[in-house]
Amino acid sequence: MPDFSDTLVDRLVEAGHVAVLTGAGISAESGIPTFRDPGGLWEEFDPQELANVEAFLDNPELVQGWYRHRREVVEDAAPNAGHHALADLEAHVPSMAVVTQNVDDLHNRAETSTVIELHGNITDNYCMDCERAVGAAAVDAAIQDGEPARCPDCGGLVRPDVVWFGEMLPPDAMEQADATTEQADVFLSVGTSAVVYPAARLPVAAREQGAYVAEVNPDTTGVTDDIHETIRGPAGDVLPALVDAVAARQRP
Ligand code: BV8
Repeated sequence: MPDFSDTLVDRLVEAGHVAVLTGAGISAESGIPTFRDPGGLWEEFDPQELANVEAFLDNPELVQGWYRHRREVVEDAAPNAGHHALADLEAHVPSMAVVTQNVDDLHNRAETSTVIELHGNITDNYCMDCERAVGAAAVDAAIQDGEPARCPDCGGLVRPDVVWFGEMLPPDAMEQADATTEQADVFLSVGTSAVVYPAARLPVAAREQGAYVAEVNPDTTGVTDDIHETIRGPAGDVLPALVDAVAARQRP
């Protein structure tokens, strides 16, 4: 039985609004490699080498190929008990929002109603020049022919709809993330090492405005020393148990 405090359950039962920040760790149990863990994405590839616009312009086929590979892994994956538990938690609190750094679409596929995608979504692609959306099939077909995928309208290079290092986050997503953090009575930080900014500043911003902040992670993170509670364990075990505890407390 994961060891979370009665205080956390109490605060969730009393909460008017709950905000949840997620990272690659919540999708690990869906078979999607995280970034920093052993065997993670960054072990094979240096992020500076692939997840930035300079690398893309230097070698579009390499970067387009890498994202197609990751998109296929995502398409073959399914939301796990952690994703589903967050979708279930929505039914037990007046309002809630999930702020995710993940580009894997799994919170949407778990039918979580309010998902704020800070770093984009790997299932979408667009033309860097005219910004029209381009279907994944067209990208795959081009890569198949060993050509970089180009826009059928203007011939511009097609890129995944994700935020690369050195790029600004979508302003509306950042505004929504700040607003939901500002309103939160409880803030959960799940499966993130909390080292990539500006996402990593949200747990501390939540604590500073008075929220009770807890993290779910088998390991220490960049915010472990700055928050109220750390629950050591995999999200797929901890979150269902936490939602069950809230539901039990709410039952007459
Ligand atoms: C920007 C999309 C304006 C693409 C990603 C302030 C200080 C220092 C640096 C900066 C700063 N401000 C800006 C920067 C630069 C940079 C940054 O933060 N660098 C870091 C490395 C220091 N930030 C940016 O460039 C951002 N843009 O700020 O623009 C600007 C520009 C230039 C200069 C100033 C300002 C853009 C950042 C977004 C980049 N795009 N992804 C893609 O996916 O390909 S980031 C990507 O990496 C993810 O989205 C995520 O954000 C991050 C990975 O972190 P996690 O998701 O937490 O994953 P990780 O593997 O690290 O950890 C997994 C955790 O899960 C672990 O703790 C593990 O223990 C745990 N775990 C494992 N299994 C489980 C589990 N937990 C629970 N259950 C389990 N089963």
